[in-house]
Amino acid sequence: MSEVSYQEAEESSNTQNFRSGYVSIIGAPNVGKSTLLNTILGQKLAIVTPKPQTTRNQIRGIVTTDTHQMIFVDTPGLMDPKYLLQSEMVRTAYGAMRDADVTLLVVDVSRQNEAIETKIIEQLQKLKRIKKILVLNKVDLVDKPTLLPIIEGFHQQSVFDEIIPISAKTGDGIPFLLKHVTTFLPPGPLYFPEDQLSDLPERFFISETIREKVMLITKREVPYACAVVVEEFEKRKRKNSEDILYIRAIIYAEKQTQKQIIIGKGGNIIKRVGELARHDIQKFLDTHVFLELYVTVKTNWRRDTQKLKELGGFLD
Ligand SMILES: Nc1nc2c(ncn2[C@@H]2O[C@H](COP(=O)(O)OP(=O)(O)OP(=O)(O)O)[C@@H](O)[C@H]2O)c(=O)[nH]1
Ligand SMILES: [Mg+2]
Repeated sequence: MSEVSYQEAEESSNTQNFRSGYVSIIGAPNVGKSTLLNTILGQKLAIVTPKPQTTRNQIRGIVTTDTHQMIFVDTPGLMDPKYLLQSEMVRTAYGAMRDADVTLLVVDVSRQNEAIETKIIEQLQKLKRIKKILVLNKVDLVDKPTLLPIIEGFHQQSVFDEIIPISAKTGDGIPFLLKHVTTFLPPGPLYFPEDQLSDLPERFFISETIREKVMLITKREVPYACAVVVEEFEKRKRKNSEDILYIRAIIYAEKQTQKQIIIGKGGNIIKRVGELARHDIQKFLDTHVFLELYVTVKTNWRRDTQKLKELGGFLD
């Protein structure tokens, strides 16, 4: 990524008028938080699937202009946790919400999650110093008569500084949303070099891409029971002296039966996961990729503190 050091970048900013800050993206599962992050950045940083509970960590994406820097923080969907991984997902999401300068509460207007959203709003109300924007997403799925009472209902709660309807998928309303976010940013420094898109390592994006493909292809409990760890990640030379990135990753399942499903008949599922993931990783890193995938069982990893730590930094 960037070679500009933090010091140089900070000096190059006009600290007088410059505005910057953290903008958390929170909400119930599946409302389109990660899609919103990707659309804002114009690049796919966060994985997206039609299944809830896709995102498990904070994913930071940085937008820098001459006048401001916004660090967007995508978070796991908020829910009532049933096991340790889910508790950690909720903890990390609320952590991002509390640490932000501006919070975007994303609601799916085609399918509201009232119980969860009421809880989130209760928490948000306690955070007086944070600017709050209600983002009504998926407006492409509803007509105006459906939208107006939703806006009115939230308006009457007087919690939000702005209520903005958007479609994260089509991009509708995003420039308007960004304009409001910038006006809510406090004066501040350049936290990251101006050409930096994220602070997460390439390794993370690789493992997430593989997990996305497993989540997309498999069904029932399997998508939720899998985790991916990149074990090896190395630039090598091909015989024809072209560069190739060699990646060895392990997909963890909780049970032998899940492992068999992920491998598939004659290896057809794991092969498909590999093809799709390799395609996306090559595009993301702009290099040839050789991807070697293994599937292994780690019993009950979602319910065990030590195992959760080993499988990709769910705990900080
Ligand atoms: N029609 C429509 N679909 C959308 C929109 N935004 C997101 N989606 C879809 O909604 C589904 C969930 O999107 P995500 O971005 O993964 O949602 P999320 O809130 O990050 O979900 P979790 O990470 O599970 O909490 C995907 O199938 C998206 O394509 C939108 O504006 N319109
Ligand atoms: Mg997500």
